[in-house]
Amino acid sequence: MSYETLLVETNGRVGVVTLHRPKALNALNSQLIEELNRALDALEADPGIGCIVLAGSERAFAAGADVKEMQFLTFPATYRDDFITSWERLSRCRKPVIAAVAGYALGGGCEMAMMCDIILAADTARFGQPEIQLGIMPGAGGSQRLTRAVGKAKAMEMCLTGRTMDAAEAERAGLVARVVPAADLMAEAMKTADRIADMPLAAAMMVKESVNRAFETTLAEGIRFERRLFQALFATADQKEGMGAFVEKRQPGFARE
Ligand code: CO8
Repeated sequence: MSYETLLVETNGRVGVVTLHRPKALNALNSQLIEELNRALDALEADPGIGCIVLAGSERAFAAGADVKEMQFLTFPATYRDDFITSWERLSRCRKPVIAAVAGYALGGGCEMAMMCDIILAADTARFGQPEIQLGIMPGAGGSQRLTRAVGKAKAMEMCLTGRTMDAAEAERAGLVARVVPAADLMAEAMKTADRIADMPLAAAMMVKESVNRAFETTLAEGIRFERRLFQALFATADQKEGMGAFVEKRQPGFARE
């Protein structure tokens, strides 16, 4: 499969997708989104892939939706074509996705990082929703996911003023899982991804589904949902192997079915 705006490779059980529009700081245009969606389809369909890493460049994860492409859009066209909806494919990925963020993650770039399950940030990372400065507002979930991640006070301030957060503030606020030196970002992301990819696949996918459910339902419903998935895992060979290996004091050999 060929891509012009992405680099896609597999490394063991990890799929690595690197946004690659260096001259535009990885601004997200329709071609990139179409290619990203295609890459995600392929990685999800591959039973040998257990985790996906989404990365940008040292300078920018992504500096937002491509303003040059959006400049002349009209309301009837955005409404008719349901502009932006196709960007949500990433949030529907059922396998765990790690965003490795260095440099700018602005607008749609920040939203894309927040569609991932874990954000690992380089100490150079900057997060922001500056759309208001362009006369628009976040359109790919930013006002919702940022608010859930960092709370109303910071989300409201960032979306209303367009100010950015550095990596340290993003970690304190709960937006990112961990901050690492920029030079170590990809190695750390791969280490985390390898660890997840080595887990029983069904369990990893169910963990993702269950944690995400916490944002969409009541506590009682969420706990009921978790319990059903928990019970279902007793139907897997990996549960027998994982518990058997523990009791027999040996390393498990998971089938990762
Ligand atoms: N769109 C198009 N081109 C861009 C973008 C962008 N978002 N960001 C940077 N570029 C281009 C610049 O135009 C420039 O190109 P050229 O060399 O041809 O002039 C090149 O990238 C390098 O950029 P700069 O010269 O500006 O680099 P600086 O280091 O001076 O500044 C900044 C870096 C601060 C990141 C600056 O480029 C900037 O402010 N960019 C725009 C950030 C922004 O406003 N982002 C939000 C865009 S709106 C949005 O994302 C809407 C989301 C709606 C949902 C989207 C669904 C995912």
